Amino acid sequence: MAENPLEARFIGAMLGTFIGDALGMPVEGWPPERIAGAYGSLEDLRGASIWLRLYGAVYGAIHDSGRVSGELPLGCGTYTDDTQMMIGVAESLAACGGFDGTDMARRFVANFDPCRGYGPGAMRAIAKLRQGIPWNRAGGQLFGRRGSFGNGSAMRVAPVGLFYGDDPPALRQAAELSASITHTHPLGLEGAAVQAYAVALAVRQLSGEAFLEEMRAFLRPDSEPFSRKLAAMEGLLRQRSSAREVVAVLGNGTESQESVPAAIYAFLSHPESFREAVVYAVSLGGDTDTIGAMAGAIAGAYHGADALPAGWLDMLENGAKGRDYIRNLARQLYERRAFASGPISDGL
Ligand code: R7I
Ligand code: MG
Ligand code: MG
Repeated sequence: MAENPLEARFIGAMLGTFIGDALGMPVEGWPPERIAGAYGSLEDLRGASIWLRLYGAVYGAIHDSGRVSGELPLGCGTYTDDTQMMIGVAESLAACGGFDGTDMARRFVANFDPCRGYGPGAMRAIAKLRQGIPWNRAGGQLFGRRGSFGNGSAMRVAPVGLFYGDDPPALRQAAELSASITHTHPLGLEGAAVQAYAVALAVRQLSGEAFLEEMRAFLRPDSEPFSRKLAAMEGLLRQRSSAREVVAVLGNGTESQESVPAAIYAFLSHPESFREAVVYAVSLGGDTDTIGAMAGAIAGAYHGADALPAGWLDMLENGAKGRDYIRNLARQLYERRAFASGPISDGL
């Protein structure tokens, strides 16, 4: 591929999101035991044939239940809302040379395809944006005006971690602002900041205790339960805990405070291989496409584009905003990043 190493990490993080999302999508909502029962252990899930096994089972289940395939509109190797919204974040940063809330919200609306499986809060936020409600007003109207703490703000945030990786205060500010378009709850903001910083740390080649130490310093002082879960990870890593034990401590749900720690743990427990980190992330069950997408972003940033299995890349959809588009978008983000300067206008 001959990209320079930093550019390769940008591509790795963005295509890594796509791979994890597509790999986790067929088993979203399944508990870890059901995934292990259907597909065997982690050992059995290695290799490109994982795609065919996952999708074969899902389509079989749909056929057996008599449901139309429209309920699962996405075929093998396709992405969901996680990657679709990440594309919007990256397009906006690359086009504007930094965070611009009006532009980013416009791209969320333009890219929106309900067949990609959006969360209910995000659907409502995007509908409000389409009606002309400003980008910094729509998200605050959700969930009784407390705002969403769903993981939708974190699942899409990898480009912020790449773009602002050298400047943690700017990274936090841009992550929180990008989150607030749809997720204004403090946990929704913190989840996005933590996931963006995880990507930045992975670009810097940090893993293990060094990663956790930097992350602890980055957290807001009041960022429970993120701080408690980060502390618990050290014990989980030492004990080589089972999926059930990990999920009992960290969670695997659609809330930011569950799936962001789960994704970070998937990377930290499998730092040696992109493939292992992502397969393990999906094997934790629950919000598998999103845990897979976020672990894929971190592991892809750490290992770079050349570490993504070629057989898996070949399986990814490659239409108008598919695999090649995302690769080029990552390159543009990398090019634009070099020229980024100045404070972010927050507009809040
Ligand atoms: O966060 P969001 O965009 O959803 C992302 C998820 C990912 O798994 C995607 O793959 C896709 O499947 O959807 O959408 P939201 O609806 O804002 O948040 C997701 C869920 O978190 C909500 O539907 C709620 O169940 C829960 N949630 C809350 N529950 C109670 N009170 C989020 N915020 C709240 C809250 O304030
Ligand atoms: Mg999804
Ligand atoms: Mg999901």
